[in-house]
Amino acid sequence: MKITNLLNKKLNKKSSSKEMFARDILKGLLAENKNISSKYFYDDLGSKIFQKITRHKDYYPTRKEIEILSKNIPVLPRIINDDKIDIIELGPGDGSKSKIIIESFMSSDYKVNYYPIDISKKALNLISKKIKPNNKLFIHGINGEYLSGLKFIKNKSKNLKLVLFLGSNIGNLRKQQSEVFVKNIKKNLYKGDYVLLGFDLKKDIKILNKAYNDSSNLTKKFNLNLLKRINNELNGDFQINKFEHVGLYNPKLGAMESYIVSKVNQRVKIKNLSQTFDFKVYEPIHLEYSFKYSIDDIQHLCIKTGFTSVKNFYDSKKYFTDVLWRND
Ligand code: AVI
Repeated sequence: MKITNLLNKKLNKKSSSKEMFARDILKGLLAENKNISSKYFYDDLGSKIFQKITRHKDYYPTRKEIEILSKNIPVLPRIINDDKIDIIELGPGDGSKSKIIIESFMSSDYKVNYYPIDISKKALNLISKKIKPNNKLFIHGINGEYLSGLKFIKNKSKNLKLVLFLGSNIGNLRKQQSEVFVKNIKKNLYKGDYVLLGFDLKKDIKILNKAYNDSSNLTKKFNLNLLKRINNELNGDFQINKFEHVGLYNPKLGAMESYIVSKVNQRVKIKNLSQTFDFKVYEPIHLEYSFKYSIDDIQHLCIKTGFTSVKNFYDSKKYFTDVLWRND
């Protein structure tokens, strides 16, 4: 698989991302309401734990989305109705979902150019193991930010495009951010191109709470791994067992929220930040929003961002939806 590196080569990438991590942790832990961005979940161990979460029986989104893709996606090549396509995936994960989509286009005799875009080169290497090129399929990985990757592909190819942003990754953005993000996707497309977006739907709160508090404590491990990451990369002395994972649904926001809560009054030192941080007993650190959408919320986003809704695909329980929008 060909890989293009769009990350700024002049900067030493490792050190610059490490500096950004340090800056963000300092800012987040000094804030009145302590917080750490969920984008920092995904170091090597965090990504491995996340893969396990996606296969856990309590975490339904991945299973439901795979059901949707397996059952419904064969109609996609007919709706799009062309004979070649650029499939661009923002954050391809382990490639199992893209594989279903690519295969359905190939079996409808399309010539497919598949462009997975990821900030992590490791993620792209994973894809190259899972999806192999052939005479109908060309694969070109883009190592970089989603929007600069999209821009690069727009300038390179005039083929019809289908952008995949699956797995309810959009749910980890606040509503305002998601609107800006989708508008930016649109800016990097031509008229007539498509997006397929995965949204987790609003549902019984018990099901949501179970998915983010799984019975094997994987989500707990996933969240607390952030403290381990700070210990490893920034020389911190967090005692992990003195913190607790809390995942709960906020009905007013329509989002699952996750927190790490201090079990005791304690002081933590982070050497590389030359700073100590005091935690009161029961004090939370906010980590993640995972917004759940109603069909109306999705339609509203579609209208706000200027796309035309083509079709919504659902699983049998209507837990999740993948929506197809066109850039008219
Ligand atoms: C990556 N993202 C869509 C997941 C979610 O459901 O919000 C991350 C996750 N957090 C806890 N479990 C899974």
